[in-house]
Amino acid sequence: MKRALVTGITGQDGSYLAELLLAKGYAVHGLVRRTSTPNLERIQGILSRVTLHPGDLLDGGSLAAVLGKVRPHEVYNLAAQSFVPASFSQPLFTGDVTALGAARLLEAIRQRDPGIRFYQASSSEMFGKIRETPQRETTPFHPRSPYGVAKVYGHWIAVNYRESYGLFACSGILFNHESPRRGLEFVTRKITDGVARIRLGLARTLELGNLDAQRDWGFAGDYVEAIWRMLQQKEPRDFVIATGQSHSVREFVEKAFAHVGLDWRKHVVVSKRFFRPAEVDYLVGDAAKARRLLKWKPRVEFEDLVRMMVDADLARLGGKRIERARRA
Ligand code: NAP
Ligand code: G4F
Repeated sequence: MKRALVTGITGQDGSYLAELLLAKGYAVHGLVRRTSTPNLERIQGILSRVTLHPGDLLDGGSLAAVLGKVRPHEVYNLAAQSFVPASFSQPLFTGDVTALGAARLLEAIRQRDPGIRFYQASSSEMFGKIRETPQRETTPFHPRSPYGVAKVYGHWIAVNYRESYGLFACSGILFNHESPRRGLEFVTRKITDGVARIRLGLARTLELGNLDAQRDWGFAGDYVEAIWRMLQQKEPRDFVIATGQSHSVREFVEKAFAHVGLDWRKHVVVSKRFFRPAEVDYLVGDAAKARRLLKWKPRVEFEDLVRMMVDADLARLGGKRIERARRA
């Protein structure tokens, strides 16, 4: 039985990837950092089938210890400080976790078992101020946030360990991918949560930042399939994973409000508070290499993604409201 170690298993992608690996018959192990309150909500349904190990990307010793205990065939490094605005307020912490964390893990792998296959969660944020459209594996990077800069380091250290030590290290350059499990601070989920609250009478307005930014948004469930496929190839390579379609935040807002029969203009307030010191205006990816070599393509379309997320938030908040009324 193949053993996989997933860092970031409590996050959006980690939870989908763990489910996929279980379905494929893997023994799934997850690295979890210590928190004062439990944060296992996203993996609640599979808790009895995965093995969790305490550890932190900030602590190289803990990574070596977990590798020694699990002896994984594959390591998926999904853990990161992944929220762009937080990287502006905590640039050094973001660098330590998101950049050096990848190096700590690669170094522990090199020393313990260089035969382990390694996946690095790279990001379209690395393209930042874009040099060509659409962005592909060969497009030069120009990151626009400390997060983007940290991800460039993570990408190149994975490439470097492949070239220097022959590690089977792949970097997946994933464009934005969303789901009902997306963190509430990211714009898509903030919108669908806000729409559901307004529809249910729990809120009146939704405060957002730059509505003109454009992103290539896919569904996280589709993207973890691509991640897994990368580590099943004969050769380690880097891949762009994207839908090839870009939409503005404004379009996402329009679609989400329209889905519940509301006019967004009556509810959305634009606030300077949510603008960034430097913005990534436009991203759209070319996943031709993944289509060709991984036989991968996205299944969920933009409109379906918006509807899926709004419906999930309506069900969650509607259920909570009924529960509160029952208790009152
Ligand atoms: P996410 O929901 O924010 O999950 C991040 C995970 O990292 C959480 O499990 C978190 O644990 C863990 N983590 C944070 N700091 C850690 C540390 N010091 N040690 C160990 N674990 C730590 O992110 P996601 O959306 O699933 O994304 C997964 C990865 O893909 C991230 O590296 C992200 O930067 C990258 N990425 C995401 C996208 C996207 O659109 N979603 C696109 C490109 C790349 P806690 O639960 O304890 O916080
Ligand atoms: O949803 P976002 O916070 O995602 P962002 O910055 O694109 O980063 C996400 O995708 C990356 C892949 O490219 C990942 F690597 C990264 O970990 C993360 O998952 O913001 C999207 C856009 C931005 O242009 C932002 O300025 O939405 C704009 N926006 C407008 N109003 C807002 C808001 N973003 C947030 N978070 N909150 C707002 O109120």
